[in-house]
Amino acid sequence: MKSHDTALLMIDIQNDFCPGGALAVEGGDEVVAAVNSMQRDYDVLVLTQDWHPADHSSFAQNHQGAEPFSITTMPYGDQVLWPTHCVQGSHGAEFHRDLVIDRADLIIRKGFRSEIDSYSAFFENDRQTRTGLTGYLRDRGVKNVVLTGLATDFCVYYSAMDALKSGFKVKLITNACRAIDMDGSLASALDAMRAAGVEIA
Ligand code: VGL
Ligand code: ZN
Repeated sequence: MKSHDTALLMIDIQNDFCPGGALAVEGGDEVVAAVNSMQRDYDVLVLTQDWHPADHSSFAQNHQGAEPFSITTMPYGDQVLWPTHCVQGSHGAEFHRDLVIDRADLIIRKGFRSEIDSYSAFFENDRQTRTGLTGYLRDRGVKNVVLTGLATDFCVYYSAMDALKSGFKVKLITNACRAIDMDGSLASALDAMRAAGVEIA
């Protein structure tokens, strides 16, 4: 029996986050089979797609002398500077070729403003600018959100926390997620999610 009030969120399952990609997550491609098989159990299917212009301010390349994975200060706070990834229209920004995307109801693109990064599917990194996903899910009568995808400790983590703040019940499916794990970021993300009330399955 499908649940009509539960959405499956499939976060950033794109070439650049898979082995061989510009910001490869170890085992990133391993989530594809699990996510594909979960799709039949949900009535609301949402994909997110990290979608940056080439001059995006989260790219180390756009900050003179900055190394990838260093931290800079943006008007909205600390920001990790990433290798150039998920550039709009590039192969790296495409979904993994084996991910089933035809049955998705909605694709949320995020990170398309040069001056703000967006980890979360709900709010950009300034924590103010909305992507529109909260309104979409409410309009469809969604009460519960199930999270899968990449990366557990960045985009999945921020999406989970924002889903809770937006009033949804949240479950994270760990075998359908993989992490970047920079300086213990996976353990701290899992701790923070558990403490906030995310069900970790
Ligand atoms: C992500 C870093 C930069 C993610 C996206 O999908 O977790 N991480 N952009
Ligand atoms: Zn990004």
